[in-house]
Amino acid sequence: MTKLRMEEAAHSILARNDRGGYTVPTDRLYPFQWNWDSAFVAVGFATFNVDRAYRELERLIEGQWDDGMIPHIVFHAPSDTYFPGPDVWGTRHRIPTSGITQPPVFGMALRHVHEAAIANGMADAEARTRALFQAALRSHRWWLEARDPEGLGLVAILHPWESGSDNSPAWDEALARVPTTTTTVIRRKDTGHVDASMRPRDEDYQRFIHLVDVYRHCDWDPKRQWTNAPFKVADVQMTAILARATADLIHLAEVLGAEGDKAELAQMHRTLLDGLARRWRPSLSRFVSLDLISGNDIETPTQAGFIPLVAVTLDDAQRDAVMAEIERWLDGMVVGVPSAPRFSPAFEPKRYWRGPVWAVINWLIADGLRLNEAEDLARRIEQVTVHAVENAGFCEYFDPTTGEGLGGDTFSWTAAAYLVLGR
Ligand code: 2M8
Repeated sequence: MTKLRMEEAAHSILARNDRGGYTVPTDRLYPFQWNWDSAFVAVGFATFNVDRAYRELERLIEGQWDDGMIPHIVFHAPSDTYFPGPDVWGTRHRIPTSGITQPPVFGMALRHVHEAAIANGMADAEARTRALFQAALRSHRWWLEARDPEGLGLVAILHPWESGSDNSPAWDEALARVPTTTTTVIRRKDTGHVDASMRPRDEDYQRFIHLVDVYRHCDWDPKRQWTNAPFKVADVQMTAILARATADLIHLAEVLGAEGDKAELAQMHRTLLDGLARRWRPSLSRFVSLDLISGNDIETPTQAGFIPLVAVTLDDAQRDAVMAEIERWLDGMVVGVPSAPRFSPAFEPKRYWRGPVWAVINWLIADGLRLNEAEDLARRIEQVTVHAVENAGFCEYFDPTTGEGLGGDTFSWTAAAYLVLGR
């Protein structure tokens, strides 16, 4: 297919997954609005329809909680093709939502959308950006208050689903401490849509739902959850995305003339960069997350170790080390960057976040490399991603050893990534 045809196909996937101003990740498998999917999708929309890009973010914010949290799922309309639905979460929000969050790509997306709106001369750009900026600022305050109460400069996830990398090998040790018992009856729907060998295992789901049960019993109160959480990881991928989104909000605060907000954001930004700097491990050539329950570093290699490049300026030695390490992960792969490297005992090339390549992760890694002046490697990763989609279609993820497209098809964030990386 020509590039033009591929772009048309990406547009039509976004149109097909549109449910009225918001986009589902894919039909049936994920029939609601997901937080970080929508942020990436908004950037994709901004390449051809800026009004629709704003709508995506505005509809996500309909689900924002009074305390500032932007939930990971907004259940705008009922569907019985996904588990767990609103009844399991029991959050009693005015629009049904889940009770946990996801990586705050929102602030990054807002800056993109705003710049596209200005470039297009959109009359209501400033007013729309201003409203969304305030929502983003409230969510960043929530992150630091609710998820870094001890002031480490690192934000914690209380559930693997929050990371976006659900069954990543990085969580194996911490998740093994979570009991498999649940008070909720588990009725998985995902394995009816996608082969079970490409999905998290039943035992993972039992632990995922145990955590939901615990937090529901805390009435979704952030302080009670923090005290009772059996899973608590200060995640470098999450912290890096928050730090980068904070930098993008600082830029928007300047544009909007919001001086007080800018000073507050600048303080947050310094705190997060200091926190991330302490997580660099020269012996591993990457950043590592911290298990807040055991107090141990999580050294298991996953893509998360490279995501801090989106926020941190590396020194020359760090940059050379990261580039060499990424090359090692790419070695022998048909498509990279794998979410876990082949040399890891945990590597499973078809099982979800345990090895497959994700277009949006490559987008973040390439963006971080470019910020750190590793332009050639950034470009190569972007091209590999674009070719993977051209060869296998707009799949949820790709087998790094074969390039095969896996998981759900006609996937919204893969379409968005194609539009952005293929430019
Ligand atoms: C996957 O996660 C959901 C739970 O949030 C699931 O498996 O049910 C992850 O890949 C996550 O990163 C993504 O946002 C979501 C929708 O695409 O699916």
